[in-house]
Amino acid sequence: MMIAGAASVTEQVCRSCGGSHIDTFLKLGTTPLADRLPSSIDDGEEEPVFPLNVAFCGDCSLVQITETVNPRILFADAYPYYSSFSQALLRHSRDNVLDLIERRGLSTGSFVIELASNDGYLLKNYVEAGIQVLGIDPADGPAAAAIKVGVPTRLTFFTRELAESLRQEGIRADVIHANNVLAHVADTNGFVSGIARLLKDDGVAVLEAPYVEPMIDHCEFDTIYHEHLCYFSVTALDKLFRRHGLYLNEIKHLSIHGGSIRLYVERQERVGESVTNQIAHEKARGIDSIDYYRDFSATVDTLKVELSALLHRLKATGASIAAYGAAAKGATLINTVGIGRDLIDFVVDRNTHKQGKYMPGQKIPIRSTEALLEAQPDYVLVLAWNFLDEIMAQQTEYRARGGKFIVPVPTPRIV
Ligand code: JHZ
Ligand code: ZN
Repeated sequence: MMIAGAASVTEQVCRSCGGSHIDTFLKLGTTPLADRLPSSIDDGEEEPVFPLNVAFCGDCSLVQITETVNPRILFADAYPYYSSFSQALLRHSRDNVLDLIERRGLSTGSFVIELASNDGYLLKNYVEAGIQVLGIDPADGPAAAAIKVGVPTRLTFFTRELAESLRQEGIRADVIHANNVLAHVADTNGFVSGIARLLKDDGVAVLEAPYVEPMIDHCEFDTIYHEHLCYFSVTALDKLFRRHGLYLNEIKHLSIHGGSIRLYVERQERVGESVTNQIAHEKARGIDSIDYYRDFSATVDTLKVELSALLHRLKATGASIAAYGAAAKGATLINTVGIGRDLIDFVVDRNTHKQGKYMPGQKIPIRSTEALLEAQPDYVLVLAWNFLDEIMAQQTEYRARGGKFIVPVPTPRIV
């Protein structure tokens, strides 16, 4: 866990179970922080870089990176991620809310909390239905945006201590949402025990996280960066929740973010088939053992070499190349493969908070999506490949004019 004040610490034991059988199976070198976008090519300030090594815990099966960057550095003032820039994500979140309102019979007397509520992209759906909500998020830009759309938000990190003080205020939740945040938290156990403290006896915590199986099978190694401390299997999650008197009773597979799982966690133990079947599946495939991860490093190396060769080959024919999506995963991709301004002229992104800035490390300029039609590059490397369908649908004009997309994972291809 974090030593107060230090920029980062290298963990010696498992983040979840505290066991010491930690086996590193992938080393991605040192990389800059994926969501820290420099405002100029040379602002005279060295970008901090940190090691990016991935390990498997032989005791509880949790896949995790071993470096913990101080969250105050990771989620600092200018945290640029705003959930509401993807239509697909907004739809996905709204469907989740409507389903829960129906399944759990939520009404105006219910109380819903979201941990890492970002710009209010999810909770606003409850507000619309007249249900009381509270968002908790430490990033000031997104939190301010949430408050603006009518989502009450506390600007802070969620911890066990915060859960205690909310409880003392008389707050307890029928539903606690936590999407793409469990993997981001340095104190994994504190976060889960905080959920246990805040949940009403018959409440449900609904969490979403990228699932480790598609990450390995589809070589989504670019989703590894310092914000993502854990890469969850159901086996590892089941153990984590049980440690805090909570039960992972149901899971759903989701296509979002390259393959995620939604977890339904309650105080009562009523583990359904979706969970027992998935744990059996993980056992059968060896996902609960290091063997499953052994070849990953070689697969990643092959992808890196192929992608670099493809870009250099295209460039050698005189082609121009841009990129789509100043995604955090894009930062890992360009910095581990070594894709710089010699190959990519600019990156486009809809997020106005990212435009005008530069990609971490490689300092490729970020522009608005209109730049694609203005410059009409021959190829566009899709860094936000998880939203490929949405991006392709939106870029029909670019494609009609002969533009082509390069998709980097699971193996580089031109579409
Ligand atoms: P996106 C995010 O990672 C954030 P990122 C975070 N690190 C996390 O945990 C994971 O998700 C799970 C832009 N875009 O969301 C928006 C367009 O420009 O895939 C984003 O900048 N036009 C907390 O950052 C980027 O692309 C579009 O049409 O890797 C996508 O980033 C769409 C759909 C997106 O993930
Ligand atoms: Zn462990």
